[in-house]
Amino acid sequence: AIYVEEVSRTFGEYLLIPGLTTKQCVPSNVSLRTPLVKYKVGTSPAIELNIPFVSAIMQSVSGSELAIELARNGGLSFIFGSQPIASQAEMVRKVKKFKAGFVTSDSNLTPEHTLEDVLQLIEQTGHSTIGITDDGTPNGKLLGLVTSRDYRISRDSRDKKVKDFMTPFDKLIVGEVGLTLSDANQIIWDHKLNTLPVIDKNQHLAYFVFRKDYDSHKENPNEVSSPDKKLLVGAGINTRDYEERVPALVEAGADVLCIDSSDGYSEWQYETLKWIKEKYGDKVLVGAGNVVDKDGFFYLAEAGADFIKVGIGGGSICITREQKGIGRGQATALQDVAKARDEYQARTGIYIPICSDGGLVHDYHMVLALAMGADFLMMGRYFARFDESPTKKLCIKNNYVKEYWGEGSNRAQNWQRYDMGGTASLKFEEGVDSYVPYAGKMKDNLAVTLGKMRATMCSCGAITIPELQKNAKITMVSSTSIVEGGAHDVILKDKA
Ligand code: MZP
Repeated sequence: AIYVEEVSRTFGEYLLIPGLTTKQCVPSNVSLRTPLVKYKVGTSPAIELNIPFVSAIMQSVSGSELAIELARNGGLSFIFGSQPIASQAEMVRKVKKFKAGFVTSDSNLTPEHTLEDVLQLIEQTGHSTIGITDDGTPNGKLLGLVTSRDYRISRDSRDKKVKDFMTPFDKLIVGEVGLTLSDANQIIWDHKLNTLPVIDKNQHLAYFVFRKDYDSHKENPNEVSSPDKKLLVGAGINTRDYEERVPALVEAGADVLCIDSSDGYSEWQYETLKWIKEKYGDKVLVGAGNVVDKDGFFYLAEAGADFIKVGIGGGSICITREQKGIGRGQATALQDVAKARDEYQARTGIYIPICSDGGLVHDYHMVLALAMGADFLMMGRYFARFDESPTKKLCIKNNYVKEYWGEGSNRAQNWQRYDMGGTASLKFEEGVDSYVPYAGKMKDNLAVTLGKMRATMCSCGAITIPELQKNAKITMVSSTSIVEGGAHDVILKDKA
């Protein structure tokens, strides 16, 4: 056997030592822009993210709703591959189609107009109704309607009529007469509706209230989208059915693919990458992994991977280390692979981004991962907690939680991810089925996390990710100093 002398370490064993914070180092100056796919040094990558976050390739995380919201906030989702090809392609299509716009027969409205502009236009032109569709054309899916003041709906017919208009919604609540706008907005949030029709009989006023963040027609400065303005989305693939899955996902408009496997240092991944690159060249971008050392990185780099994912066994729902005894502490794995990436760049002039996947618990772990060389971060647990994840929200012992299960759990039955090739059908669980604390809207949580990350980067004297990677001072901490890092030797008021 070969003994690797270095101890396997994880993020919780490190801290960042502040660097000189210059006057320039203020959170508003921090850019979190980062490459997603490989590029020749001196040129720019085909895809960059505005925030260094991608969501895990998991049933309990990356459906189209989360993908839309994450892309709108500057990151990217990989739609899970542990489902039939047709349904995965449909989810990709749904993200690509998302671009709401107003439709009228003769107006000059464009997706850049706001709801107020529309209301004004209604007043001026006397239109009875203006529709909003997901692609701004009359053929798109109807998302909502704005109606004029003289549009009357009688009590008897209103439910049916409104339902006819609102068929795309599976849940519909018609606001009661006299409801205020803020009441209506509350109902919208409580019921996760996009819009709520409010009928005011006295004023013969029918209007539609939109979710507060339903400003998809307004520019979001962080949004990642392609030149035709569609949101970016990725999709997971496996090493079994790629000859059918890849063409279907490409056809559906996926911008980037990723081979999803718990152990990516395999001839199966090599073959899959070769097949894709021979068939499509660089028209199809594809990441690979996961690996935890230099050997794994070099192997997948030679095979043509556009980015490489790092991490085995560190995921919050993962029991691979217990079941198979394979893996490596995430921090040590990342440091080793980052060195390989830099060596590869020095030798070839090609920069292949690496992604730290799994095991990020605290927000400062994210900065540490970037400082240790990650270009972007893949997270499952973090995103599973939000409204936009595809799982059920439940109330357990007075606490709201959301379901979160691993791809290696019996529930997901994603055996391809743990496939060791051949025809053997030995299947054992490598993941658990769990709950995570419910955390509300993605947007609000991202604001807090990114705010903290920017502040930490300023303390390190870095306002870009490359600066952080170059200049961060990282120290290991003893187990006693970890205790010192939390509140200690005081009686916390809520426990007293
Ligand atoms: P985390 O963000 O919840 O800590 O980890 C998410 C990552 O765990 C995923 O991106 C994937 O690499 C990994 N994962 C997913 N399912 C399993 C499993 O069932 C798993 N073992 O380890």
